[in-house]
Amino acid sequence: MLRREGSEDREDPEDPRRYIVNQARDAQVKPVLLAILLGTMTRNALAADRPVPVILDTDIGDDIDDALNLALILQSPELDLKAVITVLNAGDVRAALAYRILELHGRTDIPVGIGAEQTLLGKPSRAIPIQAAALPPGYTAPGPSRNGVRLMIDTILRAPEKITLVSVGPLTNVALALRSEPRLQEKIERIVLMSGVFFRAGLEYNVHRDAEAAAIVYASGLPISTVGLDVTLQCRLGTDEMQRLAKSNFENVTFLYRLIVAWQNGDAAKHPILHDPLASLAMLKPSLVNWQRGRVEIETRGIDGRSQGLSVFRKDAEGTVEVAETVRADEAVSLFIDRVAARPRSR
Ligand SMILES: [Ca+2]
Repeated sequence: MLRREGSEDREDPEDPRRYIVNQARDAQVKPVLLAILLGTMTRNALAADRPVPVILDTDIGDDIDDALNLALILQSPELDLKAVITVLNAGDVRAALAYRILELHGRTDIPVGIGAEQTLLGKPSRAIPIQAAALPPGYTAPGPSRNGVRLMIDTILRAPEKITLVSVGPLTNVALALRSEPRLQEKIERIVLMSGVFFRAGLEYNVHRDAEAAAIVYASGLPISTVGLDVTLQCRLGTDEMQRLAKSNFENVTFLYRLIVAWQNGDAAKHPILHDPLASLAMLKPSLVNWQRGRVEIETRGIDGRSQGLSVFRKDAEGTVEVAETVRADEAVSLFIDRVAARPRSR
């Protein structure tokens, strides 16, 4: 695998105070100046502690990782979830799954929207997500917005500050939103993606499923942080983490476990891989991954259709995209399970 050993642990880049102390020590700054610097850094750190406003764009219901990612975001005080938008077929079912998770975390104040039902070039699917079996009989989300792309646009435009868009499915909704509302360009802080595969050969579902949409988003010029399949594959729940979910008495956690069982479809040896949660985990703790800056190009045509959806990364210091090259997988899994296998956080 691509994991690189021994390149970390010397400094904690997330501890600004330690960083400035080391800088000051190296420069032999006098104590009084050091005190001023520490005071400034503390204020900056507090300012940075304000939760980051995010919108989640998700194909919840297919793989299990979307539901786990939604729970992780809800359980993370660093993030302030403003809306959840579903993408592609069976939007009603996806919205119901999202709403149930919001409900069990006490967050029905967060609006849910149903986004595009088909890809940009219209590759339809009528599949119903198997995880629907974990919902109470007849359960539906009360009054989801039927126009999730509109909800995405309005939420971003109305926000007093820039929004971070977390998209962990095919990029259809994001491409439609960017194409229809040019003002979004100024109002999006960053796009955070689970998307592509960059450091080994192959195709990744989210890009492959709607390659045209991915091409539009990657060419948007907006800052993008993406975790690719080659990195996310390393973050798998082990037996201990599965036991923590299975044995929990908290209703929010038992529902997640029921979703996992429905997704396993009889194969108990199948453990969730944290593809989508890693996109959020890397926001919570950027040092979990090693980023490479550059540009991403998407092959939309391919040769005989075979390379359609190929994601190609080129290193470039001026590029707008950062992609994860390596991950500290054990740490990522620990942070995830500590957040998700807990009672709903109080606000
Ligand atoms: Ca997904």
